[in-house]
Amino acid sequence: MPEGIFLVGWDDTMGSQIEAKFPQDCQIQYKNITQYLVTLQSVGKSSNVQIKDDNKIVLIYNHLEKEGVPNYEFIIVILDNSEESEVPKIQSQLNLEGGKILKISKFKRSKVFLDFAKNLTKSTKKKQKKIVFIGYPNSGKTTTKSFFFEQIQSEKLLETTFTPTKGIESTPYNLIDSKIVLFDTSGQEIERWFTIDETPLIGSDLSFFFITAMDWKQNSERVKSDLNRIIQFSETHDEITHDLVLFCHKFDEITEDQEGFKKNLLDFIQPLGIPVFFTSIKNSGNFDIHIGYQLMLRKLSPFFVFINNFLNPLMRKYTQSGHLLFMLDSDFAPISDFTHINEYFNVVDVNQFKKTIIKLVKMINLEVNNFGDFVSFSDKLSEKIVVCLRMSSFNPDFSYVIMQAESYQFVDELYKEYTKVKQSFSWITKKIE
Ligand SMILES: Nc1nc2c(ncn2[C@@H]2O[C@H](COP(=O)(O)OP(=O)(O)O)[C@@H](O)[C@H]2O)c(=O)[nH]1
Ligand SMILES: [Mg+2]
Repeated sequence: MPEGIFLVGWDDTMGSQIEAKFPQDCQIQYKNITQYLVTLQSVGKSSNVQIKDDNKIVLIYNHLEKEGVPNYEFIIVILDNSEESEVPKIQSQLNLEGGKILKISKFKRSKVFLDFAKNLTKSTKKKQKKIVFIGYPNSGKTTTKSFFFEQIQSEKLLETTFTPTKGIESTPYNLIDSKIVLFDTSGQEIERWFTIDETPLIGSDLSFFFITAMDWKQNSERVKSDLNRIIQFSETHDEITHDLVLFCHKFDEITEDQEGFKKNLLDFIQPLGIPVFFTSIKNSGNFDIHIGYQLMLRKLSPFFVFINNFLNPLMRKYTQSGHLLFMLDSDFAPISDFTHINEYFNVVDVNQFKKTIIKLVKMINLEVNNFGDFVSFSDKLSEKIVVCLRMSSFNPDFSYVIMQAESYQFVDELYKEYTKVKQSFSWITKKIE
């Protein structure tokens, strides 16, 4: 647990100023801040410095807007020497979120910083995020929960009948680098969730409202009125500040004029500003359910956002038939799947492909060699290029992101981008007398 976390701002007349700190009673001397500022300036390009003295470790995170432009604002984390093993994780958190904090305007960032500092302080027991599934009976809430978080195959799920959920069932899950608790609710008891004493929506970070496509087709007036109710309910209660998403589920049951159906619902929902997904878990899930899953990752996992920001521009530039992409944790277990199933793959092939690649990556990793950070080779089975990007320098909980590439030009650009990002993540160690 860090002894102190400080947000240091800059004022043109006053110089360095502590804008916020956590815990409240932690102390730092002004002369140390000046010394850190000088150190940052002296290392120049690389923004982040780790200082070691006899009994303390000091991490200074500085966000460079542009190369060469000096930046006098930074975050300081002070640790006891005995906490050295915590350093890589804290550096990773600073890299993932520090830049965002420093970029916010001076008057607004203290709060964001304090949230960050609190989370970092209990980073071993990271704050759990809350997700709520509410909606009509039989609309696929419990099925989607298993589909998203328990990796149960969709065909199996469709064969099983879950007993209707009673009340609220909460289950904890790991979502990449976030811990979440999913609140699955009973559709029969939906009226209860609209009362302030019983609603699970208080403290929810992200809520999904489930209807079936047939609900909309057969009784759109009820859906409209219930969606308006939920919006009003949230607006009239300050305790509820969630993001809301609509899942129009079992979309496979709409067999005629799917585009007309979508347009009809979108015309109603778009003015409300609620994202809607036309989801189905049939045949390993349709495109919308995968995109809906990724929206959840974007909202809840800083590491996913980082990967996304890094890979997406390149993917967009090169994507033709969709990429296969998955992530491995530090034990080489697949933890997250960005597979956009395309015509070249069926699920069996994908699984076989993953197994082979994981075996290979393990082998490469065992021989400790220098190209372990970035490997690419061509895969005979899929006739594609496979790229393995080492992720442990960004976050020690992960080993690789594996992806397919269509061309060597893509690989080349990816390599350049990857090297750039890695440099911005690197920390310099300094000793100060
Ligand atoms: N056709 C179709 N049926 C589904 C889909 N997802 C779930 N179901 C079925 O819908 C039924 C109700 O699902 P359940 O998850 O228990 O609904 P809940 O009451 O909202 O929790 C089950 O029999 C599921 O097999 C889907 O995408 N398409
Ligand atoms: Mg249920």
